Amino acid sequence: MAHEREMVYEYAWIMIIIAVIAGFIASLAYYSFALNVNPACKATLATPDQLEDFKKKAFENPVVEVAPGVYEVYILARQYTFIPNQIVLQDPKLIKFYIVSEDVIHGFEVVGTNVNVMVFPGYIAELAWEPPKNAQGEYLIVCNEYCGVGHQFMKAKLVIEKSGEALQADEDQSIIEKIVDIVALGTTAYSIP
Ligand SMILES: [Cu+2]
Repeated sequence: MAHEREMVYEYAWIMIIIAVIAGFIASLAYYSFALNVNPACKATLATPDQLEDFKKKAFENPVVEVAPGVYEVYILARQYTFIPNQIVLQDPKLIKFYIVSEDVIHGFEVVGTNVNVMVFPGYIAELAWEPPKNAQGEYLIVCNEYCGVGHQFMKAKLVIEKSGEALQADEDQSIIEKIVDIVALGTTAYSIP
């Protein structure tokens, strides 16, 4: 008899655990599909040819100015470096980052902003960023996904240069706009539709 009672408890616990897990999965699905709360990054599965093509771009011509101030940047992540290692942009208004990993999962984070992408091998990760008007100077890029013994050395540099005209435009900003920009540093990253 005592044995049967234990069985009842056991089934009760099994049901509770199933209910809790179902609750977690349902809340994830609700956030993802109903509220559309997803990582600010798009990842597209790429064919081997596309990946080869991408690598070539990263090595030979990683920065493309598609319109004045609008840049496309092609970055290859590999253990334990980024190619290119330094990205210099003149007066950027919109930066579209495209990142590919050659080996394992890497991260791509521009420190001090909310540019933060997870890079899966075999996929092209995409993220667009509108740097605020006060963005200027050197930004550290780090890999924030542990990728092996040399992970801590995996970094690159983003340099935002301002021409005289752009600096003048910044000075014309009202104080309110400047404060909004400072507060908003890095809050405008979004996924490329
Ligand atoms: Cu890493």
